[in-house]
Amino acid sequence: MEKDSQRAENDGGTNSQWFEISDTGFKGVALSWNKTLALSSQADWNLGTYSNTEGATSLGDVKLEYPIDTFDDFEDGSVSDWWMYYCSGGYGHPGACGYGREMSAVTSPVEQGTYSAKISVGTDGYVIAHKAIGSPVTPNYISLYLQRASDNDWDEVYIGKSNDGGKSIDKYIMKLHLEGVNISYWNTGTGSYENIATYTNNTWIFMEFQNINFTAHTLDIWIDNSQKKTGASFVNNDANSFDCYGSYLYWTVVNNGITTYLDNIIYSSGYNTSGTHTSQVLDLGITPSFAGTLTVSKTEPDANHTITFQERHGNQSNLSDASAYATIANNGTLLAGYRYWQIKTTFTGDGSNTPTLSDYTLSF
Ligand SMILES: [Ca+2]
Ligand SMILES: [Ca+2]
Ligand SMILES: [Ca+2]
Repeated sequence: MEKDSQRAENDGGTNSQWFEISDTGFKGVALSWNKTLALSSQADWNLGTYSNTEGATSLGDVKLEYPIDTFDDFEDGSVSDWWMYYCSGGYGHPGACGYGREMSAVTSPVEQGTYSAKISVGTDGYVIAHKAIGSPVTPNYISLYLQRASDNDWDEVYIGKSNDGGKSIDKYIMKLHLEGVNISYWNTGTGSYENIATYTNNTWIFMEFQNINFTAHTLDIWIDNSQKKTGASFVNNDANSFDCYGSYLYWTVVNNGITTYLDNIIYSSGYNTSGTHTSQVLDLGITPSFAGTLTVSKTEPDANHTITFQERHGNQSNLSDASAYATIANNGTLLAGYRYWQIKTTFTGDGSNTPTLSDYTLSF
């Protein structure tokens, strides 16, 4: 008997189905739906629902979200939640401290949103602006933008822990110093500042503290997207959490002043440790008579970062008749007889990294 293949079109040609009559014996008729649904791009994922996850434009992956907390609270247009310490004057909130030391929310220059903060010292002296969040955290990432309007003076950038509600820092995680054209960091080994980068006046300087490790008491320092120090030691080894930021401006020439701007001070405590992505209801367009397969492409960096899948199915377009979600593995079987499907992807991690979903395909 000669092999006899036939092809038929259905559904007005939008979906093709074919069957092949084989001459290989009694198993005889091999029939297959030539139908696949693949989710791969960010646009695909955006049709579904994220929970503690996010889709990336590049590569079209889904990952656990890296939530960012804004520290500065400039976007309410008020800096009354900051403290200032000014020489000989003690502590006060901005606007009440006098001595020509000022801090205010301004709309230019702005790195993020509508407002930045302007800090100025009108006459000889110094001012330290501080703010703390409500309770200490152990972020693995802190960053900020700072812009200087003049030289021959200095700025210092502090991160640490407050024991007086944010008026001052009690335990320092790191200190950066800006003077002339140089940015230096506090080297605890030598007990002095060490130059690591340069800066330009009237330009935002992007400062990042990465891989902050409150057990090893080390961090990495990045300036303008370039790594400058790896594993730098905390200033105080017993700085075991973060709640306070400080900016210290010092000016030595009478009546000439100094102005510094701050914006976009943020921190993050790492990736979410669990999350899901749920697909939209997936319509095969036809009700297949044969079982299908789910094939997935995912990356699990180690045993602590995993991805699992569940599926449900039915024949109502809103899945009102759907089965309960059931676990399905890579290459798992999708039952025959159901036109509508939904895939739920669960991400699990320990906060240090994320597993990655690249794509999956339903094939019938
Ligand atoms: Ca993809
Ligand atoms: Ca505010
Ligand atoms: Ca802002």
